[in-house]
Amino acid sequence: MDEAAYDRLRRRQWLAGEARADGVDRRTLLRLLSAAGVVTTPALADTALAPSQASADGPVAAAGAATGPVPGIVKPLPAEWFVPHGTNAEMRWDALRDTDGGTGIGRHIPVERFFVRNHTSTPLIDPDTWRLKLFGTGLSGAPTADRPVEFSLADLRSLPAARISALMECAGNARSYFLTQQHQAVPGTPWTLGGVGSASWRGVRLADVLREAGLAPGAVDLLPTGLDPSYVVGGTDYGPVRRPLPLAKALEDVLLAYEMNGEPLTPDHGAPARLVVPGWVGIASIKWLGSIEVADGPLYSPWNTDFYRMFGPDYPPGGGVPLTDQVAKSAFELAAGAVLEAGSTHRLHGRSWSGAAAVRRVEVSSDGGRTWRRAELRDEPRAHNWTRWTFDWRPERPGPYELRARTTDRRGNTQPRTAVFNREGYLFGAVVAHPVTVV
Ligand SMILES: Nc1nc2c(c(=O)[nH]1)N[C@H]1C(S)=C(S)[C@@H](COP(=O)(O)O)O[C@H]1N2
Ligand SMILES: [Mo]
Repeated sequence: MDEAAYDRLRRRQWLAGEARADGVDRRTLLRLLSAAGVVTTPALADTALAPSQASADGPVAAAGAATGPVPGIVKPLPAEWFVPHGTNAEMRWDALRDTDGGTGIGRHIPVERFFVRNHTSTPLIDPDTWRLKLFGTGLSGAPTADRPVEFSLADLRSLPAARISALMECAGNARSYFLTQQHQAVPGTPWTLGGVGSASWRGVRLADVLREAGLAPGAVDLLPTGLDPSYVVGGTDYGPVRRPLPLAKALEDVLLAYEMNGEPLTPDHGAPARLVVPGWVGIASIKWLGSIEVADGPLYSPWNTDFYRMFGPDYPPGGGVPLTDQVAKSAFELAAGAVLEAGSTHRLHGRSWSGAAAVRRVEVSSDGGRTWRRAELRDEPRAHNWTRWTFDWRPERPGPYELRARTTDRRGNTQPRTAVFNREGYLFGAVVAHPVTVV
């Protein structure tokens, strides 16, 4: 069965009430949520968290990094590189380029500048005692959770290594523009465009790990689970962050990564090992991977039933299918409100990307989207990554301007003028107006 057909099947099962989110059916879940007085978007309500420690004396310890601008993130978050949002840190696009417009950051974002999206807080995991545990009806012999197939980090490193260059992007990236451009209020982290980064990831193909563990012919769904503290919001404990992944995608191109940009993963980005699911919403790329259930039937968790799906007037009554591909986006490596001189030529830098395919072209407008001119592509466009571009702009008259960049990918997806509203503000892919002042 292909992935789309499988997703449709899961949706039908869900709507028929067969699907259960860990023993809680949808109606009960909605009742619990409304009783708690919160909107049904707990994944996005970054405040009111009550993180509990996953394990007191296992291989996992609390980061305890409550000193910086974002509690629970271990690495330093200098204000010139990051904007803090609740438990998350957004990358500043203007930090990718020196103020003189000189040397920029390469295609990959250095680890110390990479955005962080944590539901709770970064756990510190001992790589020597850590084990990845696989179990479930989709493995031969159907090992149970108490007697799983285990891999140490050394076991994983002894399997053939693979490397991919891929984006990591939050489904909520650019969410704030629903409000600022479309006057549609949505809850959750108000990212501008910095909930995305590109890195070189090295590890082992998930397909190889599954084969090694003994994949059974009837396997259809995986449930990768993180070792971070349980996600608790509005009085409901949703358990550890975990989101089902269809086997078809797992076998296609998913990496179980232990390195990022040539170095072992750092705590904030999932050490000792995480998934990297190319092209898909970031939530699929589970960090601090502890276990993977492999099942011969569909699997559910709140992260594919209520969070990271589309709800709203333009979506089916029960919500859209669980989110997969990211939409196309473009960003300028320039501060919002940057001041530029009239009568001289400015080389503007930016990047464009799409989850569905490589970038085909990028166009820039400085007149409110009436006329567009091609930007010059500076990278060979590749799937699952962004393409850097430049655009020479010579504004003659002083005054306020809005710059716009839009991309079209190789499947013909073009960034629209407006994004279709959804209640949680996922996948904002419309063209973003970037204000600058010419003096
Ligand atoms: N275990 C776990 N995995 C997780 C998350 C999390 O909170 N816990 N956040 C997810 C989300 S929503 C995103 S966008 C990416 C962010 O990866 P990064 O923090 O390395 O940039 O990790 C994903 N994996
Ligand atoms: Mo995310």
